[in-house]
Amino acid sequence: MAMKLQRPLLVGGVSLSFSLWLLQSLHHSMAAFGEFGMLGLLAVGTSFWLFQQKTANTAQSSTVSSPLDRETVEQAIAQTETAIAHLEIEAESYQANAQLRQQLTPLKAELERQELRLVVTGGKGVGKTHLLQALETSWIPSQSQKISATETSALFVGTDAEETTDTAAKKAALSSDLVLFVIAGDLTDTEFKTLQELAAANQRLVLVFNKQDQYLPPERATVLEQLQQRLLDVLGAENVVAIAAAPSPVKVRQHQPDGAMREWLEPQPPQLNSLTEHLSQIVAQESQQLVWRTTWRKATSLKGEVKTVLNQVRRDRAIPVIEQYQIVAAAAAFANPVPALDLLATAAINGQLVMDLGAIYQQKFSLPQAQNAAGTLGSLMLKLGLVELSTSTIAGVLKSHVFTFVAGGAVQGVSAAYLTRIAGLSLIEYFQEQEINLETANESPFNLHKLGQTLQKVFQQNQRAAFLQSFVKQSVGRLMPEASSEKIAGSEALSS
Ligand SMILES: Nc1nc2c(ncn2[C@@H]2O[C@H](COP(=O)(O)OP(=O)(O)OP(=O)(O)O)[C@@H](O)[C@H]2O)c(=O)[nH]1
Ligand SMILES: [Mg+2]
Repeated sequence: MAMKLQRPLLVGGVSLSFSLWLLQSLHHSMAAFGEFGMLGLLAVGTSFWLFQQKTANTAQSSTVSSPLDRETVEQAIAQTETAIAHLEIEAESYQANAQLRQQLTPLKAELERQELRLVVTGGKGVGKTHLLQALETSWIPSQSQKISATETSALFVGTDAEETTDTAAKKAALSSDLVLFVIAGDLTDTEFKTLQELAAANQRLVLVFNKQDQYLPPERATVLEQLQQRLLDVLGAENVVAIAAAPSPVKVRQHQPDGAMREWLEPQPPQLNSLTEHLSQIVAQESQQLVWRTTWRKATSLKGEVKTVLNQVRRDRAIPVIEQYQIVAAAAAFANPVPALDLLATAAINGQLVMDLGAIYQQKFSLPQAQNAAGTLGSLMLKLGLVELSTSTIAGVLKSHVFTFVAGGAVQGVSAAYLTRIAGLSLIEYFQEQEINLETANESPFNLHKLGQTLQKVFQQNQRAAFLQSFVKQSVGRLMPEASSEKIAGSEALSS
């Protein structure tokens, strides 16, 4: 290990210092210790930090969705429109722009739609078609509301080729107002997950437990109760109903006066009452709400699509900016080596970096706010022990894999660049998740807690041994071009 830890670690306490000491005595090459060691160490620091955090953000427990108002839907449409407008300006030549805008146009009209769209979905052979037919012949004509009903292709059919039909079926479900999810036996894990997925996407759902005639009456009640219990948090118990869309005919035997036995199969009518009563109630009370929800889902999913493209375009612009800062930071720390813990002062994690990246992501904030965010990133890097970990790992990589002789300041130079990169990538990631700016006043542009979480995620993604090695090589190549690519190439040949 190249560097000595001259000061006690600020956070992570005894256990982290102890692990580091263990590590030092175990091996002089941290690189050989690899990513698992790093992860372990990080875990110690991280859990300590997490422990300190108040358990905020635990609100999202139930997925039973709450009512939407028209204003929320209009806002979602407006945000989508803003996103598209940004894309049209920032990526003029992107070919799908026109097509995205085309999808936006019908959304406003969709808010006024009068007809309700109902979809029947579920696994193979659960009785979707029979249910649909039964509803079409009896229930739908009895409603004053205009209702259209369709069936998706069967879900969960398994083979790779059919995966796409599975997604298509889910998509069809999401673009309808009300989903009747049919099962014909125990609720499987896959079915449960799909229901959760749909509910999480704010889809109105009724679970229809079909083929009741196959159970004995006492069993029916137990199974239904269990289902309602299991789905309480996902759908609410009232949205789980039992039916028989096409009960099997019943065999009837009759003694004839002449002593002979006559036997025949008597067809049974569908038993749909529990479902149709519930549906009638939903239609009477929720029609407007259902149409709004569908519109909201469509707007939100379109916005997601646009944001993905926009984020990619912006990232392509942001990475070179971060690289500029890395070079500046590396050069400064290389020329003027500082102890590990003061490295952050040299790393280019400053308000200007935050401002520059924020500008690419169209985020509005003041320089003091940016400086504050930069300060938070810096102090979190210290608290989580990232500075020490990075420095020692980089020292290890430099020693064992790249050079036999390490120029003074190389460790600091590369570390400063690395920390700058981690900070920059964290900011990118953080900005990507922000709402696309509407012209609204933003009270607090930085959620520092979330910024911290993003930092950890990004650090974990970027401290793999392989990544660090190539990062070190690249940075050294920049810092000391004369220290030569030959040696790097040589060490590669040796280590491979
Ligand atoms: N016993 C009983 N059988 C039923 C019931 N409902 C449907 N079936 C039978 O289940 C089988 C499948 O019914 P369908 O309505 O075609 O099922 P589906 O879900 O549309 O099937 P796919 O479209 O092929 O996935 C048929 O043989 C029906 O007669 C029911 O309530 N009770
Ligand atoms: Mg069918």
